[in-house]
Amino acid sequence: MSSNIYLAASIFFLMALNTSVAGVALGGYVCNASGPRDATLEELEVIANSGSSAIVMKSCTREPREGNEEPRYSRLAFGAIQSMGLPNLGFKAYVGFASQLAGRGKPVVASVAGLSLEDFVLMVGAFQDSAVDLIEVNLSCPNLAGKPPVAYDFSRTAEVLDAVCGLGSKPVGLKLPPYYDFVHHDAACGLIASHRVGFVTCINSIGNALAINPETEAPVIRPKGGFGGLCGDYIKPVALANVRAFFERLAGKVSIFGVGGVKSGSDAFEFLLAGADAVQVATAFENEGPACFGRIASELELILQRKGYSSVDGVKGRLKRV
Ligand code: RRO
Repeated sequence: MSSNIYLAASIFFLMALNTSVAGVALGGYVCNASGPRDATLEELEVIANSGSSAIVMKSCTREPREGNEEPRYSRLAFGAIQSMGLPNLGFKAYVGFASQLAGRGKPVVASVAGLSLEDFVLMVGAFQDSAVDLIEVNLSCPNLAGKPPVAYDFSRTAEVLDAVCGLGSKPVGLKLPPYYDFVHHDAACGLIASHRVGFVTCINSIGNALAINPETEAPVIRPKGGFGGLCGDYIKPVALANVRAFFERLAGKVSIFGVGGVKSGSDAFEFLLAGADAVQVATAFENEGPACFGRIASELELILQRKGYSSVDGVKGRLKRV
């Protein structure tokens, strides 16, 4: 292929992955997820310089936190189990990082995990006045003993939405836990449709899994007696189901980040068929480092090319019937 044709083909396929979330343009379909390797400025700089199409920051709290006791992360055959317990530098650090990361050609996404309603209001308000482009409200951390995920309680979810959705003009989204029944998808979508929610992120890890090492006869992580969030390949079908359930109820009104077991272009393509506007990568980033973003995006481009699709928009949500 001559260099001009190669350049044209490259530009064509790079543009094929352009997308947007809640009206904010992303130059690619694949970005990092709030979670691994995104708590410090050094780590966020690595993401800024990678193929990730956005810079998603670690979920933050009002005050800095060390997180749960170690061991709190363990790789498994098909993913990982973790109970990190929200180790982060406190929201003021991330408001500052946003100014330093803005203007790098990709959106900056804050993730807030309040330990109370007041915390959510304080932090969403602060990020509304910051340089971030999107604000993800994490209602689904499974790893805080005595604090079940807010999103499993629809009246508490309504309280948070009432309090945070009108605080400014930047799009606010919800990071949601896996739901397992259409009744719960209906309830969540009813609340989302009646508030100014720009996007949902489906799904957080599957909470309170247990992995046991038969040699040590003990759980593989220490916090909460070994109960922790299940990640990676194990959770992809549940994540796809949740993306699809939210797409069926909210398409055209609310954007969707798909997350859960994306480690190849084929995985990303499945999320695209289910209706995700973009995918986030957590466990593969933890395992492989920042090269995963460009690799997954290139693999997705090749799949689109082979199937004759010129953009993600031509495929989004077009899951066929059997
Ligand atoms: O830090 C964590 O333990 C954690 C968070 Br905030 C989350 O949202 N999901 C998860 O699996 N772990």
